[in-house]
Amino acid sequence: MTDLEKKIKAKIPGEDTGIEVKHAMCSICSPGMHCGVDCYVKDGRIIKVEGMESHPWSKGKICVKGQSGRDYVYREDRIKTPLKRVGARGEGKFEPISWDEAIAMIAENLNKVKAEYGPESVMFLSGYCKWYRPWLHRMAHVFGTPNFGTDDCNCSAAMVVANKCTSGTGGGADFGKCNTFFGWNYDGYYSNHMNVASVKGVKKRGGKVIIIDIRETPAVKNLADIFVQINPGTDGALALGMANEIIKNGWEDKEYVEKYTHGFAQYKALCAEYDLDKVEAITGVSKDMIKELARLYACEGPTACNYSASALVHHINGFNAHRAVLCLSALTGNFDRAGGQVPVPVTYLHKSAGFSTREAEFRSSADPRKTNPDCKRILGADRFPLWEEKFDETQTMDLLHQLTTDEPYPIRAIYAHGMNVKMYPESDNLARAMAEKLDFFVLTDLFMTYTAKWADLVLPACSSFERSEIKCYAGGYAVFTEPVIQPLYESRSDVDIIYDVYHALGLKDELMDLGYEGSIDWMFDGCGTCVSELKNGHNMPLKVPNAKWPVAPGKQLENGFKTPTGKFEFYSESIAKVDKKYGLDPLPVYYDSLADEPDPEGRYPYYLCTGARLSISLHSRVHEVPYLRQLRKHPMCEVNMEDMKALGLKDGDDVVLYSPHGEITVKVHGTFKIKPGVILMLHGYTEANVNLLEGRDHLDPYSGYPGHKGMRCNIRKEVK
Ligand SMILES: Nc1nc2c(c(=O)[nH]1)N[C@H]1C(S)=C(S)[C@@H](COP(=O)(O)OP(=O)(O)OC[C@H]3O[C@@H](n4cnc5c(=O)[nH]c(N)nc54)[C@H](O)[C@@H]3O)O[C@H]1N2
Ligand SMILES: Nc1nc2c(c(=O)[nH]1)N[C@H]1C(S)=C(S)[C@@H](COP(=O)(O)OP(=O)(O)OC[C@H]3O[C@@H](n4cnc5c(=O)[nH]c(N)nc54)[C@H](O)[C@@H]3O)O[C@H]1N2
Ligand SMILES: [Mo]
Repeated sequence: MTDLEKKIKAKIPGEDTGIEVKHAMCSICSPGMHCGVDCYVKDGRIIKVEGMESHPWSKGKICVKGQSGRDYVYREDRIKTPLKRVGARGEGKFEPISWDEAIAMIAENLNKVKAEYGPESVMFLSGYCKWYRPWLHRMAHVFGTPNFGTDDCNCSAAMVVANKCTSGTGGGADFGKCNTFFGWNYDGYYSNHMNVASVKGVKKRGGKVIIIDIRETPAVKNLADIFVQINPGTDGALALGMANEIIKNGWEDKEYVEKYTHGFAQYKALCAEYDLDKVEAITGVSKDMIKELARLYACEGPTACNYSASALVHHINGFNAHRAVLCLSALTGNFDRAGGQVPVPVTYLHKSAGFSTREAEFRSSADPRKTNPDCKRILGADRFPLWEEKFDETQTMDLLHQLTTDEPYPIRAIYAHGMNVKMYPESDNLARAMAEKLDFFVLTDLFMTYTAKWADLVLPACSSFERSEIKCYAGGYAVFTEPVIQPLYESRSDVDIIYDVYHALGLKDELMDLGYEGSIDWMFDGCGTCVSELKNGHNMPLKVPNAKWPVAPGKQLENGFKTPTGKFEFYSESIAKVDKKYGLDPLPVYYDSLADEPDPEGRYPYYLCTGARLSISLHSRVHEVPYLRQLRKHPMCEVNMEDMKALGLKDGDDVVLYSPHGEITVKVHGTFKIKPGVILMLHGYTEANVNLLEGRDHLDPYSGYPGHKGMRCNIRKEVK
């Protein structure tokens, strides 16, 4: 009897239940998780989902979103067939068509735009899903357009670019060996439940955990020895102030600084501007605490630090805030050292697993910017040159600008998978501009979303339970999944759709022509395994023979950093090279996160932080899952109790949140978890989309990232 058979026998005694338990992968949430799950399947339907105990990485754990797996798959708004628009754009009137008709319609329309305006006028876009991206990316390039964009335009990539400009690569916290852990904007319980155990491990060894957050979270409650409740958007100033204290006290690692860093004198002069009084006034962190934080970081090491893919960089000063925090690691000799920050090369789709693949080559070797001298620059290049130089995608936050101005060239068609306009500031204006300016917009999604209603053609994708994908895990693992149920209705795997479109467009490319599994084998060549072998795992990740894990630190110190000077750059030579007209500073300077939208009359006195993660949501994609919705029925903002009192509000009241850009009506909840003057609101709701309050130009000039977590707003009681 197999383990799974035993499991089901133990749980459901008796003969012939007709239920099969199958291993599967939950990919509802962040690709950093993707837990192993066991699906109970009866008559071809999933009837229950639970954590897979034998999964080498998630080890039986599952979050509340994962538990909703069955509800997610069988949501009533699943798209059932390809749908062609029959009403006006945005009206949501469609009629079913066949797959053949749909694919032919895509090829005809994309090729028409290409012929009339050039290939750059067609954009290929993806939302948060990552698994099909290498193929979508390569298809865009083979089609001839450099304009491939994803949610990376506002998720984690700002950090990648900032790292490239500073340390060359990122570096993960070495939980196993650190003595002090700075949980800077760290909230594992809500956003990264798989790494909570690592932080607990630090505590168990007697290490110290410091959490720097704007709200009290479960991480603060369960893990923090010290909780620093900082004023939102002021982390850059705190990091510079700590660096100043470290330098003043001579606590910096002088040998490391001398040998491995560049621009220390300029950095030191910048830090000197951030004395204790000034930093206390900006950050709300007391002078004594700033001194203590500096001491802990420098003198109680090795010290590792958390870098968030979103919290800091979702401020218009966030690129530099991240750099300022990162600089502490080099200043104290913790970068690329055991117990500090360990650079671990990415294996595949943002995940590090201790071996290398040819993913980057697969994605980019057909880039028309390399192959075609007449190729135009990517979307957003004019406004965000650093992004253009350091990241191989468009800065898609520029889309609304480009559509409304047609500058520097028009965008006339969008081919998208999982695109969600609610992810963008001024979402409705973006949807309207797309309706007005595009000749053709096709969207593939699982669900009939708000965005899908604006499309000319909507295609049904299937979920991770209904298809196959390749995935790597830390520890040197990979899995090639197999479906546990048939695709529902006429839905299909995104990759199959991409391949059909590729063929219908009449494209020819050696690597694409290897097919889905063939191209994975090409990318994973040399790692010691291949798709056909991974299939033997039947949805259980297998050890990759040539993987080396854990990855030892010290390589950059030995071989040089991947920066222009080969050193850790406090003063970034890459930024220094950017045309002065952009006003970018090579040092990690601090400026106010609301500076771009002055409010001299104080009409918007609240600081709005949107999208700080909660366990019950994943951007827009699970708000309509009944199991999760019942846990928070209404879109709801959180307001400090003092402000509640001053505004005459009580829990459950309807309030209007408003900014110069828009307003939404939501329920209100009073809390002590945030400071007075701060309001928290989740993003992604259709009936109350908080991104309507965000202006299209509220962007970090270095990365182009929107200030999702730092904007002005006001609140009033809704009068019915
Ligand atoms: N205000 C505010 N806005 C934010 C953020 C914030 O903190 N505050 N966070 C930003 C960040 S960090 C991110 S990453 C983005 C993410 O933003 P989005 O990309 O909008 O993320 P989702 O809503 O999860 O997913 C987009 C769509 O993908 C669909 N989808 C799911 N699985 C599949 C699949 O397998 N195939 C296809 N074709 N479609 C699928 C979903 O149904 C959904 O409609 O949001 C950003 N926007
Ligand atoms: N449940 C759930 N998990 C997710 C996601 C999700 O939507 N839902 N999204 C995934 C994605 S795409 C991403 S990018 C990651 C993001 O992962 P995280 O960065 O961990 O998540 P956040 O909650 O955005 O931010 C972390 C903490 O930073 C705090 N914070 C906000 N503003 C500031 C500030 O100005 N300074 C400081 N010091 N702290 C601040 C927030 O209160 C929060 O507790 O999460 C991933 N995991
Ligand atoms: Mo993200």
